[in-house]
Amino acid sequence: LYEQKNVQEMISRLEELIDQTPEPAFKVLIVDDSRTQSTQTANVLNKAGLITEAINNPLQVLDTLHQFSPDLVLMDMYMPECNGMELARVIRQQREYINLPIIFLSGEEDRERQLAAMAEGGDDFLTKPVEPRHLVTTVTNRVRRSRQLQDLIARDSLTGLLNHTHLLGSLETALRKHQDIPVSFVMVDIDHFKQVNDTYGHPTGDAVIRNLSLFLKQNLRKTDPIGRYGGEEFAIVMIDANAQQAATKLDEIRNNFSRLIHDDKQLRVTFSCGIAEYRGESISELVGAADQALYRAKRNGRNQVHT
Ligand code: GH3
Ligand code: MG
Ligand code: MG
Ligand code: MG
Repeated sequence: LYEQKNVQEMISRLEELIDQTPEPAFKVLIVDDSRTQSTQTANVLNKAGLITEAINNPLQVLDTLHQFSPDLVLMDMYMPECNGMELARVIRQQREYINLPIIFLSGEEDRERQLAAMAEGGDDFLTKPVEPRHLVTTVTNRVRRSRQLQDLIARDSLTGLLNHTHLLGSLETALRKHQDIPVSFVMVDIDHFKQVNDTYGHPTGDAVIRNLSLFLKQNLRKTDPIGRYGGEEFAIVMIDANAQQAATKLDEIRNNFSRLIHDDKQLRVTFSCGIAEYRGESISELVGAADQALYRAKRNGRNQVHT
């Protein structure tokens, strides 16, 4: 099946498919001590197709950020437990929220106080009552731009996969989120890749890296983070897969990939794979275990999957 397929044709069809995947809904966290206010704001945003979560107790903000992972925070300024400025400062102190847009939405009309609030990390200040279309446009523009920026930072430019740092971040998030189901960490390393570069040249080597990236994307669940771990090394976080299930899937992918032809000189390439299922150890121990399994796959002759 794969031998007849023109790889380039397959790749362009895949790229089209990836372009067509709809943009995930925007998620907005509303922080306001007044339930009436937060409900009103939520209604406006929900009508425009945005997903909202409202909290009326500002002390819950960090927990909710973790669980809901919003694209943007709409923040009231005056709340009994803690004011919006203090809250913005606390959020900005967390490294993972440096790029999270925070917009103040408050009745405060004093220019100096508005600017002081923004100095604590707010990106904009909307004065209540705000016109619904103004609110929706401000929020969606901010979210779209911040997602574009996030994507540029998080992704490897050759393959579009997550880069090393963000792959490990996704691993951490997955382990925190999915404590009741198995999670496996997968390392993939192209076999004798130096020879591919030496024999066919680096542009062909780059094409092989891109082909494998797209092949992995196509054959794995959209919810499984895939990253370029290093040069010709890839890593996958397989959610809801134990070591055996992950190995079965990766072996099928390995087998199909080995039959692809990458250029007009009949170039074929294989990869080796190491898998470790999470058992409560540290991230570096988990990665180390997958790496050791990969090493065994290499030593045992390559083009195989080990757990
Ligand atoms: P093994 O089967 O043991 O993995 O052998 P190998 O040749 O694949 O491993 P080695 O680590 O010796 O070589 C990896 C090669 O990958 C060397 C490096 O030049 C190449 N490489 C790394 N990043 C890129 C890239 O972005 N593009 C290209 N074309 N080559 C790359
Ligand atoms: Mg208030
Ligand atoms: Mg390597
Ligand atoms: Mg290699």
